[in-house]
Amino acid sequence: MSIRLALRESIGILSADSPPVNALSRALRQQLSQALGQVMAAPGLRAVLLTSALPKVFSAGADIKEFSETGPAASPSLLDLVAQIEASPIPFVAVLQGAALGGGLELALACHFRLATADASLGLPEITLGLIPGAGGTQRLPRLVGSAHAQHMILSGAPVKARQAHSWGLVDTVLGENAMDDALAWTQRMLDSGVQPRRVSALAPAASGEANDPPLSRPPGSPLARQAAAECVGAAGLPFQQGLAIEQQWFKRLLNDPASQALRYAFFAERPPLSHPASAARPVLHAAVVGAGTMGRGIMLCLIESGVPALWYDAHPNALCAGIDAINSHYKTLIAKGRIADDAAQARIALIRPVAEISDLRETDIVIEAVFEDMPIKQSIFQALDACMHPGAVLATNTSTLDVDQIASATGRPESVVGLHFFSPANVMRLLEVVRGSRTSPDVMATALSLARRLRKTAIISGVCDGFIGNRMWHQYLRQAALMVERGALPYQVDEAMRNWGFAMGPFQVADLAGLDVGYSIRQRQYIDAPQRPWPAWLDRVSEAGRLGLKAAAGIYSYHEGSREPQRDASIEALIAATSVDSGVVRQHVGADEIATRCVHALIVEAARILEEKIALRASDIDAVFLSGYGFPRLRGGPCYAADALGLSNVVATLQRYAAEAEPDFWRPPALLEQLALRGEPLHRYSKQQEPL
Ligand code: 3H9
Repeated sequence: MSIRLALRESIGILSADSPPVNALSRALRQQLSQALGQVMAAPGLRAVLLTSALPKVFSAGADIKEFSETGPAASPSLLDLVAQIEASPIPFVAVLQGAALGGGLELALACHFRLATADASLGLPEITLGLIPGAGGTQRLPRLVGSAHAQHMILSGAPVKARQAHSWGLVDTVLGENAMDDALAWTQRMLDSGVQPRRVSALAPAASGEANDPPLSRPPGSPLARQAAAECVGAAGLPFQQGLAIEQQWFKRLLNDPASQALRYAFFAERPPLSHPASAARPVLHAAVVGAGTMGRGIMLCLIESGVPALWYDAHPNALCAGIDAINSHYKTLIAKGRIADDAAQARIALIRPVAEISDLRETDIVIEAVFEDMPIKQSIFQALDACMHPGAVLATNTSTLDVDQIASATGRPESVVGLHFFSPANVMRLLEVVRGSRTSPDVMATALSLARRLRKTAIISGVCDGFIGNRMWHQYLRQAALMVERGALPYQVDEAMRNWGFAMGPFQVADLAGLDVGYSIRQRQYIDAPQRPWPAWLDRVSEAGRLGLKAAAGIYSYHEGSREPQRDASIEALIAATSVDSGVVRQHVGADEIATRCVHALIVEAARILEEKIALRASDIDAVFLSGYGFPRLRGGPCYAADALGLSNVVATLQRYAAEAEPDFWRPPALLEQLALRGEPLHRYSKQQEPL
């Protein structure tokens, strides 16, 4: 049973125990409903505590998977349960620890009182799924905290901590260390004082509260869900049942909104199931980083932020000192902004131990190499690691483009070598490509994935190929963007077209941000390795003119001093025009639709090849890579999901048209796409079985 009932004198304790997150699935709702009936009929029971047996989660809310099921909604609905609890003549007290989110918080709002441990976080994140709270949350929350705070919580989807919730009136008290004893004592006092059950739906909306919550720079969810949220919170001024009816209408409409369907898909795509269970992982007590440049520093920050003690080595002692200085000043800035306490920052910095020799790393369990992208240098480091590391150690490389198998071949233990491709800035970006070499062993994969989980990364498994999943697709996307500039568009027009399509940034803005020298050196290698994929000359000319992008305040765009805002640059536009002429191209108008269609189809065609080659085993992994690492619009679900939205037959037809015009090798529709289109099956659900452990 997932709902357990215990009795402490005249107080009942109902605990939900449905790992991993007490999602309010059909089964859990049925059991809860039965248990509610039982406690309400129990003679002599004076109060009920509703809590969770899971230490880190009260409840993550409705079971999101059920939203995509067809057929009649299963009874009891969450709305029924919420009504059942609120109507109870016996007081219900929610005891919250960990996350109380979405429908989980709505259950708590239906209780007559709410108590929370200091670490509890309370939120209504439905907006991030293109939804609004659909079990009375839009009506009860404003009645407790006022419309300004309610609006902010519902529109941002961000949870608040217990103390903040207490100061707003959402929580009645913050519990101490012995949460259950405190909750029982609080309940006993409440009963002794004769306080009556307080039904939130019967309250008048609370005073609006100070609306000094920070404005949202990139609001989550869809425009429709945001409109719904604002309207429903506004409707909380109406009688409760009227407001609830408006909420229900909106909720049902949003469930079928394509934007919400894409966002729900994105939620699961970014939580790939652990194909390599944590139980198979080698223990990681200490980690190490080799290299103290930009990537090495970011990776070190990731480790210490997650409490992993880490040794740090760089062949150049000055670079190591500079790395440590950079970490110190990172924390100084955070302390100055009040984002971390001084002692907490010091505790994190104390987890770093700089070492003078690579052999000093021998006892660490995983070492992550993050040095310059140069095969001989990497191979010599791996040789040295092979010579000194203990036999169970995992040897990881942060290469973004080099062949992991070739790096592994420098060691006598290729089964212990894995790629961990962090994205820059590594302490900020969620994406981590875990690159499986041809000989990487399953327990090493499990170790890498379990470390990724500790670091709270979205870990996606990739096979070995040039650029792995993300950069390989990105390069084809950028190449098509650059070819359209050669044909007649200007960089700002391409960037604008892709931003209007929904990307966070245009491809040339990203190229400037990443540094044009990085792309330049990758292209020089690709001219030899993949001459059949030509790049237009203008991009190289920009780099060769010494314009390295944002870091040099001059790249494809120019930048005013201290600003990251790209400005059109007449000299670059003249260079582009001249280079087109040199290449014999007659420049002509290229429309925004054509730009977006070509760029997106470049992503789709490469994604299909990556699946055919089994570099990615599931289409949803590719979507997760683009959502979490490349600013792909969440409302479109990722490149594979977007292909299905376009219709695979249409995609195939467009690819055939492009192939007839130019680059047939690149544009020819991959057999996988043709077959799925023929069978009427979606690309985003495509999956190849993981290899058994
Ligand atoms: C809602 O409540 C609507 C109501 O207003 C109205 C209804 C009528 N459902 O994230 P993790 C799975 S909408 C189903 O890795 P963590 C997840 O896929 C809901 N499954 O753990 C994963 O599965 P697997 C509003 C869910 O510790 C596993 O649980 N609520 C749900 O890093 C572990 O998840 C939200 O949007 C779910 N609701 O983080 C909250 N939640 O093991 C969504 C999780 O197969 N959840 N799973 O890969 C979260 O934000 C995080 O899961 C949480 C834990 C913070 C709770």
